[in-house]
Amino acid sequence: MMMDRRTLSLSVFAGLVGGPSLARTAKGPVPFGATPSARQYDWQRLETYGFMHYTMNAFTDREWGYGDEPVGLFNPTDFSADQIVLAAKGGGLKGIILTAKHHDGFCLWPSRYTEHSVKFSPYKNGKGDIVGEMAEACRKHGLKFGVYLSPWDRNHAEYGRPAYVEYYHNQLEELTTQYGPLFEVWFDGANGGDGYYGGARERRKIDALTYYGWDTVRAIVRKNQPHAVMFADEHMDVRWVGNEHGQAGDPCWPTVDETPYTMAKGNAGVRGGKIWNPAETNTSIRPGWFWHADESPRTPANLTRVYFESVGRGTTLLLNLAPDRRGRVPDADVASLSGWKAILDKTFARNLATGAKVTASSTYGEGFGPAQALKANGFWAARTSDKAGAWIRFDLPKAQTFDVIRTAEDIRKGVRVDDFAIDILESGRWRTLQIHTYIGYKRLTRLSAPVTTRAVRIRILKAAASPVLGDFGLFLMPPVLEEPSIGRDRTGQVKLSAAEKDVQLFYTVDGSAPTTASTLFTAPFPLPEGGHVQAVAFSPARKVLSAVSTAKFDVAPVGWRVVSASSDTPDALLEGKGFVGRKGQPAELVLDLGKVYDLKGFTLTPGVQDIYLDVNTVAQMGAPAGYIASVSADGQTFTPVAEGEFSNIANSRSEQRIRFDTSHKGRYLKLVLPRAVQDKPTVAFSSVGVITR
Ligand code: FUL
Repeated sequence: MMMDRRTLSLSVFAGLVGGPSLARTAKGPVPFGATPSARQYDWQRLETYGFMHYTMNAFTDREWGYGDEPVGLFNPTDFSADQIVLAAKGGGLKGIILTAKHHDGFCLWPSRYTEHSVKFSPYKNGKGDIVGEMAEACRKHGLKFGVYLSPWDRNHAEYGRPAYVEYYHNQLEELTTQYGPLFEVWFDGANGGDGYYGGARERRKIDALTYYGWDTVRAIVRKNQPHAVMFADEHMDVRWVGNEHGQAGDPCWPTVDETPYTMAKGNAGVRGGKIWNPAETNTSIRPGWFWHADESPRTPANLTRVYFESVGRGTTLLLNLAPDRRGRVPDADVASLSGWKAILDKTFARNLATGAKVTASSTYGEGFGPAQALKANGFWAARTSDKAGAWIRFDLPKAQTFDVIRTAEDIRKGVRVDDFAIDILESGRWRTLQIHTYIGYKRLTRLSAPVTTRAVRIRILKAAASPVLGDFGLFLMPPVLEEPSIGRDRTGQVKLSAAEKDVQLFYTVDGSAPTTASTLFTAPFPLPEGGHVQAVAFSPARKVLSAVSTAKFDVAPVGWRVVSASSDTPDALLEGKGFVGRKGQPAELVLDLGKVYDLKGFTLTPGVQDIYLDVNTVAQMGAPAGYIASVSADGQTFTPVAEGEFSNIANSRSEQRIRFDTSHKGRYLKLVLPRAVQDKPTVAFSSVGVITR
C-alpha cells in the first residue's frame, strides 16, 4: 500500500490542545505532567465504540476502491440503520463512527459538492442518506455518532491540487453541521498515490503534513463540534495505536513527545511526554474492514481478549462492523457481539472486593481516604511524599476467588505511577501475582487461573508522583476459552496453539466439526498439499470447550525453488526469512513450484520487521505497493495474468490474497513488484504462496 501516515506537523499541536483543563478545577494533589482536556476525558470514558466500514467496497469485494466505481453499484437491498445500531448496542458499543467517505471518494450522504454520492445511486432512488439514517438511529437508540472522512480521495479530479482541499473542507463543513452532535471525527492517514482522479488514472503525490490544510480542518471541527475529539495518527486529540489487529502496547502511555510519529511510538506512547494524546485501538470484527462473503467474525472469546488488550491497557476500543450487501450486520457477527457482551457483563456484574476494609500507606487528606478506592468516581490519594513504596490494601470480608483485578488512576491528575505489583495474602504471607508498568485510565489484569485470598494489595514500585488510585475491583470471569490458532510452516507442518494454559486441542482434517472425541493434537502434522483444518480447545479443569477455529491451506512451498530474484539473499524467502529487494529498484522474483498447478492466484504476506531486527535496515524497507503477476509452463515464456495494488498493506499486516480472473496452468510464477509503500527505497515482504483451489 502506498501511504504516508504522518499526517500532522508538530507545530499544529500548539493550536490543538488548550481545551479547558479538568485538572485545574479539581481538588486534591496537584496534577503531574500532561492531563486530558474535558473532551478527551469524556471520550475516554466511552471505553468501547464501533466503527462502520460501508461503501462501494461491500459491492465490489475490495478493501480500497480505485475511485472509478459507477455510482449504480451502490445498492443495498435491505439497508437498516436500526439493525446496525442495535447490533452495535448488543455488543455494548457506545457509539458508531461511519465511513461517510472512504478512499474511493463515494459519499454516503448527498453532498452538494459532488455527483459521486448516494444521491445518484439506485439506493432509495437517490433519496437516501446513509449518514443521516445512521445519525438518527444512533440518537434513537442512545449511541453517540461520529464520522470518518478520508482525506485521500481517488475519485476527485482535483486531488493533489488546491481545489480538492477546498472541496474537502466543504465536505467537512457539511458533515459537522448537518447531522447533530458528533463525538469523534476520524482522519485516516492513508495516502496512496494511484487513483482514477476524474479519469486521469495516474499517481499523485501530496505532502500529507501540509496539503490538507489541517489548521482549517481543526478550526471547522472545533467551531461546529466543540466537544468532538479528532483522530489522526498523531497530534490531534487521539492517536493511532499503531496496528490494526486490536492490541495496545503494554504499557501504552497516553502521552507523546514532539518527535515524528512511528507505529512503535503509537503503540507504546512516551512516558513523561508533554502532550496528552491517548491511543485508540482500532480493529475489525472480521479480517477485512469491509464485508467479504468468505470471511467470518471474531468469536466472543477472541473479542474478550481484544478487550483486555485494549481497554484493559488504558486505551479505548474502536471495533469495526462491516454491513453486507443488504446493508445489515450479518447474523454471525450479531451473535459474536452479544456473546462478547454477555461475557463482559457476567464478569463485571459482581465486584468481589465490595465490603472490604481498605487501608493504605498514607492519605493525602479528607475526601481521599483509602475507602474511596471502592466508591464510584472516588479516588484514594497518598501523601505527596509517598511515591515508591506506597500501598493500598483490601481485606475482604471473606475469602474470594477471582481472576480479574481492576485498578485505575485519576488521569485528571496525570499519569503518576510507573511500576506496581499486585500481591495477595497466602497463609499469612504476601505473594506477588503480577508486576506491571502503567495503570492509567483503566488497568485490567487477567490471571491465567483464578486465585483465592482474603487480602489483596497494590504496591507502588516506581512513581513520578504520589498515587491517586480508584475503581478497584476483583472479578471472576465466566468460563471462556479462546479457540486455538492454526498455523502451518513452510515445510507443510501444521501446528495448533492455545491462547491459554493447561488446555487440550482436538482437530479434524476431513471437514467434520471437531469435538473432544476428535484427534488430540500432540505434535505438528504434515499437510503439504493443503486441506481444511478445524480445531477446538478444551479445558479439562474447567470443563469448557472453545468455539471452532478453521484454516484452509493451499499447497505449501515444499520443493519450490527460487529461479531468480532481484535480491542479495534470494534463498532467504524459501528459508522462511523473507524477501528483501535491492535499494531503489523494482523487485522481481521467479519461483519454480516443482510441478504444474492450476494457478488461481497468489498470496503475499507483509511484515519484514519480525525477521530483520536492525531498525535502520527495517526503516528502509516497505511492503510492495502493487504487483504484476505472470505464469509460465516452461520457465521461458511468461504470460501476464494479473496486475494491481495491494490494499491497505502497510497498516494491516495480514496476508494479501490476489485471485486471477481465470485459472492458468503453470509451474512458474513471476512477480514484479514495482515499488514499496510510503516511498521506501527497498521492497520487502515475508512470504509468498499460491492459490490453486
Ligand atoms: C486504514 C484504511 O486504509 C483502511 O481501509 C481502513 O479504513 C482503516 C481503518 O484505516 O488506514
